[in-house]
Amino acid sequence: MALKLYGLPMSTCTTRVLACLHEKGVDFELVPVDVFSGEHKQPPFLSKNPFGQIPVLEDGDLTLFESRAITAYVAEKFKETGTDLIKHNNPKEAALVKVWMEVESQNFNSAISPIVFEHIVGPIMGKTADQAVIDANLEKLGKVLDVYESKLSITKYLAGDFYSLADLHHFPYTHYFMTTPWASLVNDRPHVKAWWEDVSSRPAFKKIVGAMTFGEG
Ligand code: GSH
Repeated sequence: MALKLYGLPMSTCTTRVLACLHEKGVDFELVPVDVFSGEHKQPPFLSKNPFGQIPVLEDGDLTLFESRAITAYVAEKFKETGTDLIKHNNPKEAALVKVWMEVESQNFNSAISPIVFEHIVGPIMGKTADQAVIDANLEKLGKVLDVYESKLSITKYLAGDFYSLADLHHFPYTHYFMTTPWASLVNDRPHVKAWWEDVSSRPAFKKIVGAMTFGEG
């Protein structure tokens, strides 16, 4: 039975999982969730994710939420097919992948997501962007990207000289961020820029990027 992914192609967290499924070449069905009418806050969806958020993955009798936990599951379950995203046969490299997955989740995401929300998502929902929030997070993001610049001057990708989930997890928010007036934060750092060009030109992303027009998420 094919995996079922509940979500939307423009949602950052759904896209994170979609990219992983495409990297692994796994069959799946994308089940749209009508977040605009609040379907994700109704009991049928809350029974899949009590926090009322997309995405959710169903694999037979297993139901998962949290996009990064879902990608980790997919990468492990299908470790023999497609791109090895977790370095499953090398404990040291696997540990480094986990380190940089944490960095994305704890340092990068917390800086970049408020910028994308304030500049892109909020205005779509009729909310005026709060420039103070944007400015504070641009400063935070710049400091994180300074660390990335230094790391990426030593290794081609974040966890080492191999592409992994650590890189993949950055894709959705960076994609939207690069459409903002502050893309120079990436472009002015040569190693970060080269890394982003490499990461964003992968076939798995090219398959989903056309549907990433931000309406929600
Ligand atoms: N940490 C969660 C994950 O990575 O899956 C965040 C999930 C999340 O924020 N989902 C957004 C959502 O459902 C879409 S990207 N937003 C609607 C809402 O929170 O009501």
